[in-house]
Amino acid sequence: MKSTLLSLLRTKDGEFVSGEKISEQLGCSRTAVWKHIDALRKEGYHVEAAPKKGYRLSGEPDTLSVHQLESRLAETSFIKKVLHYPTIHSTQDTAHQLASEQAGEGTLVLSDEQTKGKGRLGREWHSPPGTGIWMSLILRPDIEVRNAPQLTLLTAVAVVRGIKQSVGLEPEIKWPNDILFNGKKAAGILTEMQAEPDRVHAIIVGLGLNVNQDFFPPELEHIATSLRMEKGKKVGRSDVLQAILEEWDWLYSLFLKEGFAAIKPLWEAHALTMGREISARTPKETLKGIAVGIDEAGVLLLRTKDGKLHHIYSADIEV
Ligand code: BTX
Repeated sequence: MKSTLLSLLRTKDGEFVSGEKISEQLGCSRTAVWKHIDALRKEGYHVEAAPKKGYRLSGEPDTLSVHQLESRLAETSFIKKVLHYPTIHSTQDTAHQLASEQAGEGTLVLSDEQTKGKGRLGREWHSPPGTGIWMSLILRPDIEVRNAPQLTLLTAVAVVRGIKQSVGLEPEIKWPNDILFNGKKAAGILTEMQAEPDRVHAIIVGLGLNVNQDFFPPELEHIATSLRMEKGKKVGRSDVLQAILEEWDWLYSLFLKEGFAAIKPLWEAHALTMGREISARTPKETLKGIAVGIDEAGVLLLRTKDGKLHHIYSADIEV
């Protein structure tokens, strides 16, 4: 009910909607409409009421709630279910649990704060309350196990394009999973899988995006940034999330139809690493050379001084 009411007020773009119209659309009494409006106000929404005119939405809080998000998603969105937790250990762990309990494709787990947010290889992801987008998405694509990392690259494209749409800033992608502004990390992506050797059961794509932090703990101060720090003012988290999910939507359906080949040029348009001298730390060795590009499967190609071309499947990159 709240989601429908919010989307109704929002589609009117700051204009008044009559109480009668709202009660008609929601199929409830005028008194019930008033109660819902009152509940929205208590959550921090600014809803003006004027006699004979009705109600008008003039401001929204920077919250990420289920109805806030659902009211912004198109009916055709691939997001089928949103779960929001004020605080959680890790959206990734919860999404894994839900996926093993048969949660469907398009289940989105969101949290305002993570107390055990995780990065790759057991690293920590700093996820303070009320400032970022901490989310994990359950997918069940019919793809080969070896192609799962392509979803990290696809997500990076959605994040960059969504940030550009909503905030007007244009970050860069560092292969495979970092979103950077001038070398400082604003977001990280963690793609994990539940699979048998030849069959993907579920892919869990985790995204941590720093939105409104205005400081970081000392250990991250020199390597992390947020959209607020880059923009010089606060940014609406739901606007950014909505834009990222809208980008994700069409990129994912393109990927399912045409494979990674359709995503590759979009990824390359935002890639920081290409043509540069990099060092790639893999679990086996550290290789230095020129990042030539990515191949048709999204694997990083690195040419070392001796002219040899290496295929890098997973690594930490330094530019
Ligand atoms: P990563 O392993 O590439 O990066 C982790 C490293 O990034 C850390 O070791 C630290 O140096 C740095 N770091 C930690 N927190 C932050 C931060 N807030 N901003 C910038 N740098 C930071 C990247 O892993 C993948 C991160 C995915 C996080 C999401 S959040 C939602 C979902 N749930 C969950 O537990 N993880 C994912």
